[in-house]
Amino acid sequence: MEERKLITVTSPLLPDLAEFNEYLKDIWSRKWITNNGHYHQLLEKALCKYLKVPYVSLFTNGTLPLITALQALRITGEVITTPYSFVATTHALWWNGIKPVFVDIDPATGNINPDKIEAAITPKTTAIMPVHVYGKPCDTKRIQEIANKYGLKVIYDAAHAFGVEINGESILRAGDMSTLSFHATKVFNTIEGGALVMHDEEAKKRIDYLKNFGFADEITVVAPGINSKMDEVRAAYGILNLKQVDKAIDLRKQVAVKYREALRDVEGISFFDDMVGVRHNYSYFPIFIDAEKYGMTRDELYLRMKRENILGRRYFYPLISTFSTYKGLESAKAENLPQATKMAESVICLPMYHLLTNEDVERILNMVLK
Ligand code: T4K
Repeated sequence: MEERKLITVTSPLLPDLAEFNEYLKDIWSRKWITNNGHYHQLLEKALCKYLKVPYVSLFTNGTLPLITALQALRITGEVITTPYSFVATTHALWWNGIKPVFVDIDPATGNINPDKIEAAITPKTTAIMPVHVYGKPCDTKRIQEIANKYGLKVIYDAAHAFGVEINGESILRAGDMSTLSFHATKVFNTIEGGALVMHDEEAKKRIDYLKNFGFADEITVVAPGINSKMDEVRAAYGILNLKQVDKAIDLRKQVAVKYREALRDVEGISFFDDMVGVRHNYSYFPIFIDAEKYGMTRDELYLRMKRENILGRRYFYPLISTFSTYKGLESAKAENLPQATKMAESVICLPMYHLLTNEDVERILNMVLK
């Protein structure tokens, strides 16, 4: 039997190779290939404009900005966070010697449930680290009210939320800082890459020091920094991708519309709709399976798709709180996290990217519609 074309959960947005080559030639002639070079500066400026934020600091991936933000804000003790995310969120706490305290999610969004945060605060709590999972905005207003009441910092893991806006304002303006991932699998990518978004010049300066070993000038080290700088090649690649990201988001939206139309009335399947006033980026298309009503478990559907060369992904299963590093924590107990547990056990992300054809979408839907 002829093997059918492989459809993966995503496929990277790639710049035009000829245009990229021109940039490479320029980088070669400049002979400046990293350490806050020409393209690094251009991409930071372009991102500030695109994302409607005052300050952006580029990083070499999306994990180091999390680790660095915690350092910059001098977060210690305990941090309240969500178990329903990619492991990098919680690992960033671990790398700073901080104890994660998991709080359950709101099933309506997949994000940390603000109603559950206050009960998890102890004298050791210093911050809240929520995630805009799948790019769906957290309840930033409620979270900020709680943070203000208890004197806590808020760092958003906005790895999925590139370009997401509420009523024309960037979601990245919420909290003390937000982090982005520009990994190959993200809506906007620089192959590997990431950024920290902050609101004032002082914070930007401090972050720029921290990502460059703590150097303030040639002979002054102001803090125990790390090396997490983005190089010129990836910054140039990013500049080209930024020019086509809106088009890619538009194409993703068209796929989401088709999925929703086809799946709306299927018993046992649910999904998120767009939120009023929100500019979504369609970074993922998770569906949730109620096995009894659907007549098949999530894993059965996952395998059925896989047999047909369609690779959905169970993001985010297993829950972070079940991994060996974290499962001994009191807050990691499944009975404290019923909604997150349920979501992790029922989710499957359908393929979502700008290159999916009508035929691809039809093939995927045929699998789900049985
Ligand atoms: N916070 C959150 C909430 C995150 O989701 C992430 C990363 C981070 C922080 C940390 O950011 P980074 O340090 O990674 O910048 C992927 C990504 O590696 C990871 O960036 C992402 N989240 C996570 C949700 O997904 P995997 O292990 O699922 O990726 P992988 O290699 O299985 O790729 C998935 C599919 O994408 C492949 O089946 C095919 C396609 N693909 C992938 C790559 C790498 C391509 O077509 N081309 C490619 O080059 O983790």
